Parts: sequence; C-alpha cells; structure tokens
Amino acid sequence: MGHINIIQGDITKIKADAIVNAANTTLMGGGGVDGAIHRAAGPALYSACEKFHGCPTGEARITGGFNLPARFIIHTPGLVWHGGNNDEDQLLANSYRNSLQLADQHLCKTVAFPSISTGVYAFPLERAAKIAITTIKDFLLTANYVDVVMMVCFDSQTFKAYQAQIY
Ligand code: AR6
Repeated sequence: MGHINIIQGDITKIKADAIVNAANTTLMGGGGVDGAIHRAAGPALYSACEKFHGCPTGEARITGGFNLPARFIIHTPGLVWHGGNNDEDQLLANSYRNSLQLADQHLCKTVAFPSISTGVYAFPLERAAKIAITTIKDFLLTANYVDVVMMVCFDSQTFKAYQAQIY
C-alpha cells in the first residue's frame, strides 16, 4: 500500500527511480516540462526517443535518465483538451496508468509525475487533478514495486489543486 506526495518544484531535479514526461505524440521534444526534461537529460535522450517513431496519446514509452538524477524517463503524450466530450478523462487516466505500469515492470519504487495536460494541452486543472489522484490511488492498490508516487507541481496554483484532492 504506497502513498502519494504532492510537492512543488522542478521535476528535472527529482531523484526518483522514474520521472514522467508530459510529451507529445512525436516524442521528439517540445516546450514546457518536455523541453525542460530534454535540456536537462542532454542530446542522448533525443536519439533514444527517435527509435520509438512516436507514441499514441495515453500510451507510454521508457528510456534511461541520461544526465538526470532519475534512473528512467517515462514519456507519455497527454490528451489535448477538446471540450470534455471525447473520452478526455479516460485518455488522461490512461497516461497515468500506462506510465505506472511501465514503472512497475521496471521495478521502480519511486515515480514522479508532472501535471500532465494542464499546460499547453489546456486540460482543466481541477478535473485533471481528480483523475490523476484517483488513477494513482487505484494503481497503488495492486502495484508490485511502485511505493511512492510524487506529483511535482511547478506553480502554486497547480500545487493547491492537487493537494485539494488528497485532503
Ligand atoms: N517541472 C515540473 N513541472 C513543470 C516543469 C518542470 N520543470 N515545467 C513545466 N511544468 P506542459 P502539457 C508544468 O505544457 O499540457 C510540450 O510542448 C507546467 O507548469 O509542459 O501536457 C509537449 O511537447 C504545467 O503545470 O504539458 C507537448 O507538445 C505542467 O507541467 C505539450 O507541451 C504541464 O504543462 C504537452 O502539454
């Protein structure tokens, strides 16, 4: 029975077994947290990601951490918000579930997530936080190795939204 920690900070600095990247379907980098992870990990990450030839929304792929303190980076394209009537909730939940499954398969005990889809992809923050926390809690009930999941929130508004789901 693991637990969830909500923290405010920069995910590129987190020393977890795996950190998750809010990527896009090309997996070839971008802005936001994706850009920060690629800059901090170094150019070898780009070469590692090239080999996947992209990734569908809600699925996940794993690479090494390269220059990051984390051992692995799990890349998942979050859902682009289109108004809430197109399976958005399920697809966002898939990003969390598939990332956690991959971490568990790689024997990771600690996993750190950014707030997937709530930046450029415009998913409403409270709704995304509820989906993230519910999906993580459900996963922890059956996980073999994953024990601590950190939600690493970049700004205070995001931090408050995730904390509100825990207490
Ligand atoms: N550590 C933790 N969180 C961060 C960091 C960081 N270093 N930097 C930003 N965030 P976004 P999305 C927060 O836009 O909405 C990219 O171009 C940010 O404040 O990074 O899933 C990809 O290539 C926000 O709370 O991801 C895609 O094209 C959260 O991370 C697209 O953006 C997510 O914001 C993905 O959009």
